[in-house]
Amino acid sequence: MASLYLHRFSFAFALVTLLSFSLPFPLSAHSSFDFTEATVDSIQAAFRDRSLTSVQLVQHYLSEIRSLNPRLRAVIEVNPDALTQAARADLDRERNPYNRNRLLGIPVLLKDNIGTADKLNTTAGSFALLGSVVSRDSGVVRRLRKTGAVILGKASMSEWAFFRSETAPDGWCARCGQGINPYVRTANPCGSSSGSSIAAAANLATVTLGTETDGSIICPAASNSVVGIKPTVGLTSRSMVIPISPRQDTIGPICRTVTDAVYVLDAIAGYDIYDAKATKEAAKYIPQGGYVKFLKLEGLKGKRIGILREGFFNFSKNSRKGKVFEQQFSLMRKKGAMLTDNLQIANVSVILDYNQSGEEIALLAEFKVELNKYLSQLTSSPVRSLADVISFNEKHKKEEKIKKYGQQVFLLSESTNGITSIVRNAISNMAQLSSKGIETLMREKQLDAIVTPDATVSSILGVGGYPGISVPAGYDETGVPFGICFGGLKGYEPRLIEIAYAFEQATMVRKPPRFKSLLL
Ligand SMILES: *[C@@H]1O[C@H](CO)[C@@H](O)[C@H](O)[C@H]1NC(C)=O
Ligand SMILES: *[C@@H]1O[C@H](CO)[C@@H](O)[C@H](O)[C@H]1NC(C)=O
Ligand SMILES: *[C@@H]1O[C@H](CO)[C@@H](O)[C@H](O)[C@H]1NC(C)=O
Ligand SMILES: CC(=O)N[C@H]1CO[C@H](CO)[C@@H](O)[C@@H]1O
Repeated sequence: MASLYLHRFSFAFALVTLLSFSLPFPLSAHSSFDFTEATVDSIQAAFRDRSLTSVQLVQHYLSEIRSLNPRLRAVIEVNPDALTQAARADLDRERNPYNRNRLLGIPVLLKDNIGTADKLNTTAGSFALLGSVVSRDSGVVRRLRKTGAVILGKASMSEWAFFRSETAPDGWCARCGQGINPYVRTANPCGSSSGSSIAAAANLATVTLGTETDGSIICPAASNSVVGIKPTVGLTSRSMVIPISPRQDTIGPICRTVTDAVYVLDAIAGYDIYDAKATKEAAKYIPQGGYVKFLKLEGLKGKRIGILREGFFNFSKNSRKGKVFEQQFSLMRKKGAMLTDNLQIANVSVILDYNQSGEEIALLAEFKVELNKYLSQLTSSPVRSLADVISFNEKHKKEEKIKKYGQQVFLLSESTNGITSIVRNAISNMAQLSSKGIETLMREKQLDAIVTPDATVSSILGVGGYPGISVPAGYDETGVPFGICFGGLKGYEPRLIEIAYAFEQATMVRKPPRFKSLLL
């Protein structure tokens, strides 16, 4: 009887939600729900008490994107099926009120290099890939769809994840133009997950996904005052994601809160047959029951945290930014953390030098191999190789939308010849540097995390495949956001989440942008 009742009820409900599509004004205008800074938990509570539907939520974001995106350029495409997916999620919830899937009906925006087998294009911001068709969803999107999340659209990004041109600015792509920092229009939004970070900051989606090879999640997260988790390489599948390097690429959440980022991480982490080796290897790090249990207010208690001072905190302790960090360090100590200052990683200047470490040689060679592999997997595509992409850019360089930022990085990559012994040496050099560097320091000092400002640590985490979490830490004199990054060894996500969450809850730094400078 009960199920029949529910069934009939949900049928009536379906009619209502479908009708709302054709209403001239979004229903969201009638919801008393406060959308600004809405979290997954606040949205799920509103779903439960029927003050909000997923359809209303999607309508709200679509309307915000319509009005703000011409200035922010955070979104490349919205999903024509987003409202249908939202209606389906609303229906699912009516049919099964005990569905406790946290992401059911939650709109997710994806960086434009994350493949979706739907009406959305997957282009890394480039016209060269417009019209290409992926043969299946990326591993992370497959997992998101299973939770009932709504794919809201694709976020803008630094074109080709910043691997085409050395001179193109952060956050620029041919398809999207220049992404804008929502706090200070003239400030760098950073990249390459620029659109995901801008959109999360400006409340254009509930949660977003970015990708990182070297800094591409933690840098834009810091610059746009949002939380970014760069997972251990392999924790999340890279299948059907436009690649740079399987050694370094990782997919992670960019959200307004640590809690939301952890909910998304729980949804996307895990084994994928299409990225079998890396995801199988990293699956051992995933705790029973997921990461939510590490959202602990007392998460800083007893944590041993090393401050990498020299070369990282390269601003005066008396500057505004310096003072903010010193205050936060004493707060962390008050919350029970044991901070050790002035720690140094062996050969740090070599590791941070893209050329000297071997990272440049390795990435240039790996990119060509991996991109050609990705392009060959596509069901159809206007380009089938890096050489094709280079010719495409050459042919269209006079067109207005493909600015003349050049393609020096592509040309360097195209001139490589696979994973030669020189490349293998570079890779083993990086492994040595990581082992003698961060691994040795953290094990000798028994550290749970190292702490650095913004994305200054990105190459250390990048070349070693290590995780990091960036949390909003403050705003400088001109209102530009900055972040704090907690980094660790492979599989350290549980303690990094404990630290990041306790830090966030003790400081509560993040403020939504007020768009003042954009309106000038
Ligand atoms: C994908 O690109 C094609 C052009 O090739 C365009 O017609 C279509 O609208 C795009 N899809 C979306 C969802 O914007
Ligand atoms: C110094 O700090 C600035 C701002 O945080 C950063 O852009 C720069 O890369 C840092 N330099 C080094 C060597 O880390
Ligand atoms: C990078 O290093 C390689 C070899 O180690 C060298 O041949 C190349 O010129 C360097 N590139 C730059 C831009 O310094
Ligand atoms: C790879 C590398 O550059 N290793 C150097 C690290 O630093 C020591 C001395 O500090 C050198 O001997 C290594 O060659």
